[in-house]
Amino acid sequence: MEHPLRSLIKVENLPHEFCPGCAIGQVYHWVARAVDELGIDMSKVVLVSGIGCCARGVRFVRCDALTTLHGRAIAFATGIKLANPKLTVIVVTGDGDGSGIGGNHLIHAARRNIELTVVLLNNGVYASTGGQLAPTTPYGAYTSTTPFGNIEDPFDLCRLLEAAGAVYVARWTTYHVRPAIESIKKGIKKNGFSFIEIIGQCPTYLGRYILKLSEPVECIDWFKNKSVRKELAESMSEEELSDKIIVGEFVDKEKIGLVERYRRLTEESVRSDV
Ligand SMILES: Cc1ncc(C[n+]2csc(CCOP(=O)(O)OP(=O)(O)O)c2C)c(N)n1
Ligand code: SF4
Repeated sequence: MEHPLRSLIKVENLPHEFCPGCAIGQVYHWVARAVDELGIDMSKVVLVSGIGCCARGVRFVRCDALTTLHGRAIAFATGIKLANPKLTVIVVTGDGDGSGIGGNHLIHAARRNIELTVVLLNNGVYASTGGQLAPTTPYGAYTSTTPFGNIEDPFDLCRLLEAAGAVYVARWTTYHVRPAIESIKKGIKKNGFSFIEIIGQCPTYLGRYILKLSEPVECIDWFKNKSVRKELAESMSEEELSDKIIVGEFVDKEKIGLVERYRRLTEESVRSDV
């Protein structure tokens, strides 16, 4: 029997170099599954990533893919989308790549409302370079660059993207399989900038050093136990929420996207020339 994912995954590019139990496989699987369930032709999809463990996964999905400079995936994706708006352009990025070095690109893409979907795997560290502090590392966490505990507060990426103007914003963890796939599907269908954050396990650094959990499945259990749906969180105090992960859809609205605005502008300028 053929593996059910064979049509979605470039098995010819295996083996991969990810640690056992890493969330990266899940995230790319969900992106591929979302595209497939939407009935979008894979030849019309481009996956764009930057640099980092997470970014390396693009070569396993059966569509065109581009690995770019660290933190610059959105800049390349913007160029692709403006050059050929018929393509479905999805950026898959890590928290360091997307919100650290690429943070400025991320917020401006949301402000511009360019019709891209960003799926950001937040494992709370710079994993590929040795588990250093990222802008998403929890307060107090022990990492290779915070041996006495992190004294900084992390970004709440969903609130940041909401404020920047994204038309669809959602957060799930690797425990929330179906809601995450549904959010990626919703994000892809949006005529504007969509952002889906997936809190996921890096068993090697997040699991071992920050959460002090040895097995990947324990990390997923931890996510399950720490997650609170947004609707429930609204009735909880700041103190009760201090160690919780708020999950759900934070923004779901309509606004004309940049590509569409550009198309209208060029049509109007052609008409006014006549
Ligand atoms: C301009 C530049 N600065 C720094 C680096 C080193 N570097 C490579 S990946 C990375 C962080 C990746 O972290 P993240 O996006 O969270 O991905 P993860 O490895 O955790 O999946 C850094 C700092 C680089 N390659 N290029
Ligand atoms: S270091 Fe972490 S993020 Fe990188 S492949 Fe291993 S488990 Fe995954």
